[in-house]
Amino acid sequence: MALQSAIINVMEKAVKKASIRLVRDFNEVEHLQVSRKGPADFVSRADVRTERTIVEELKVARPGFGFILEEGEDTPPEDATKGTWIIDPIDGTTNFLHSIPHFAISVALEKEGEIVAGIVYNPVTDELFWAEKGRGAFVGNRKLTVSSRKNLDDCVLATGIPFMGKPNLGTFPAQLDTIMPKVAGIRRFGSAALDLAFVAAGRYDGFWEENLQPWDIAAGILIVREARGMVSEFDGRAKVMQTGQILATNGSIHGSVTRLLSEARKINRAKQI
Ligand code: 2AM
Ligand code: CA
Repeated sequence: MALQSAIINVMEKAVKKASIRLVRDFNEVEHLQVSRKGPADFVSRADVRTERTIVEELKVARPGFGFILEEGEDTPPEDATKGTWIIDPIDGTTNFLHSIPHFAISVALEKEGEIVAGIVYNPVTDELFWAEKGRGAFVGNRKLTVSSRKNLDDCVLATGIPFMGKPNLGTFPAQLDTIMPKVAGIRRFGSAALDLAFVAAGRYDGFWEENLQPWDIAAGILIVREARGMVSEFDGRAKVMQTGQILATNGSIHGSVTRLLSEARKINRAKQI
């Protein structure tokens, strides 16, 4: 039985409060699909409102903490003893917009440059993934451990397919070409935060994506690591939060996927010459 600490309780309370309205909004989006204007403006208002509710709750519970936000202005912590919240109010906005019930609220707490607590909450399924540094990862009360699969041909990997407006759109096909023939399956579910939580839960054996933002991955990285998984950039380097390039695996297949991504990089380089 997991014993949630005070800080996880604070985070859970904030996201669950915001989720009440968010789930109502999600149900409303279904009706808006058929409207002439479409649901885009409605969803961006839901996004902003969700973030605002979480920020208000966290400000009361932990005065003086800083914020790194997907929607609102960033603020630094009052002093070095205080942490910084990193918040994504809806990770998987495109899913939300299309009435696909696969999105999450992601909240992480950073202290002295380290993520010390993180939660990823899907308000539709009511699955709450959480982790605290050095204390393990959990979904609800159940402890999480990454999968034990060692052979790539048994593995299911998730990824993010680049979309309009992202740089390096052209590098993805080579990654798919090198990885696809070696694995049991590849999935694209559209929420990096949930992709990472699913790696921690052993549902996917790995996940790779580029051009992500800190709020997409901050909580998920800790959850994977605390579930004894491995997180790095594609080449094994560690500056994931700075570069937004992430490979998260069960650890056993990390080297193999790193090698395949390196092959893909060579193919892309050759294309440029
Ligand atoms: P978001 O929903 O918070 O924007 C999936 O590839 C990841 O990329 C998600 O974590 C998603 O976070 C982010 N993303 C940003 N813009 C996107 C878009 N237009 N389509 C799909 N994902 C997007
Ligand atoms: Ca996001």
